[in-house]
Amino acid sequence: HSHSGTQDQSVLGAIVIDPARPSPVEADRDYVVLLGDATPEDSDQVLRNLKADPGYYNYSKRTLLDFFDDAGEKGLGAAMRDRLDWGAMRMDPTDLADVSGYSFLVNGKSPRANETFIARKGERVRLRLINGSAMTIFDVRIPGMKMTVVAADGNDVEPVRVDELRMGVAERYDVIVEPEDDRAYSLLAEPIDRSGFARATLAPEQGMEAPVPPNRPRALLAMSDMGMAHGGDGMSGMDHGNMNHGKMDHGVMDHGSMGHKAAGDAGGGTAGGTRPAGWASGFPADAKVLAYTDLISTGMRDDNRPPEREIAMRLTGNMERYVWTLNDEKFGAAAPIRVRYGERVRLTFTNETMMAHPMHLHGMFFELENGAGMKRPLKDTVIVPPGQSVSVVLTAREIGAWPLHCHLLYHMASGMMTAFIVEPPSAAESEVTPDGASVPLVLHGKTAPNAHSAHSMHGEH
Ligand SMILES: [Cu+2]
Repeated sequence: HSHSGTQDQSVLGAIVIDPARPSPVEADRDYVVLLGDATPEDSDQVLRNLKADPGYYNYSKRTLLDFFDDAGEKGLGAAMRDRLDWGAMRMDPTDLADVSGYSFLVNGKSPRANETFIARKGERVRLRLINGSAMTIFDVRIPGMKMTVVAADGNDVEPVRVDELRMGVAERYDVIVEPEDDRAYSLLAEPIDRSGFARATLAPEQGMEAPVPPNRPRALLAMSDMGMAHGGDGMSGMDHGNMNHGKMDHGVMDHGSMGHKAAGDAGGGTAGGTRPAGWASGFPADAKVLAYTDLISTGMRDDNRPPEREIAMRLTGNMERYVWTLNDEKFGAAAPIRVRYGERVRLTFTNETMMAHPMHLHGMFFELENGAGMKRPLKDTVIVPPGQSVSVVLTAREIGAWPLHCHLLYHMASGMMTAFIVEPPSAAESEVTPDGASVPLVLHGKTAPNAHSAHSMHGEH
């Protein structure tokens, strides 16, 4: 897909690479399910609107009536405290998605056009789910049917049966489904702000339809999503002795009170709990939802050295000016990240904003530190939930300058991107790096990356 400016990501497709060896996963049918979002507005105009008023697309601002509903459920003190907290942070608890007015698509088709995949009773059907949207994190499910996840971001994982899964922009999951009846099933993908839905149908023949249940309630971000627990009940909790409201802003938050999880050892596990709860979860209590801790690679990682270096990457921004940054700097202003060929590094992403950011690295996979030991799953995109830290490790084996960015289009366009440069080994270094991989002697005629290459990265990847 295009990665230029704010060109909409409507010009895109899927590339499926068959494994050299027979796939461990057999399927009778194989379909690409490309989820997308489309806005009738010009994308540059969308960005101008957001710059002028970051709440421009937030049609669901909470009202006084919502407040009285909350007060009825939680008690007046709790409702008022929550309201005051949000006010002090100058944010809305409906800030789940910052652009709305989208239509949601499956393979370019609207819910009414109903993309239909033929699937008969007893068949094994592989769905290659791709979140190819510009700005939408989707919750995907097929009511009445379990999905067995067999690959994440194109890499095989041990099968895990789920009722639904949450997909950040650019994430891919392969799932196997097995219809138990010759009937139609709806495949539904709800954006996390529940502002619409994408829909397709699995059925034994074209023209069939299954019921489409109404959108489930949108969950609101809670203060606990930011690690700000309040003790006690009633108004006594309002003094906020532990919070520094003067600094509370999307761009400048009081880290001490945010309770970030520390990064663990390689394989020690920092990537979330048993389900993606907490941030706008919105799932039924009894649903099995895929969590990053469920992802266990089918293969052992071949490099299990501890990282030589930790690179801290704070996900930052100023919602009021609609500026999204990494370590408080916009793309172009920051020095690129430089690693040596063969160097083993940990990247720790710490989200200091109220939105989830799907962080994506070009050129190579990283290993998600999710507690899977030597079976750490390979991914190239990881959702970092609000107020949380997620860490990945990698051995730098792809020489060149690679984009590392949030894959929400308008976050990337407003600056949430940096260059990740893998330096070629110097002449003095061994031809073979410590991890045993050999160094390519000819780099396809390319010269070594320099400071300027950060601005002319591999756009084709
Ligand atoms: Cu982002």
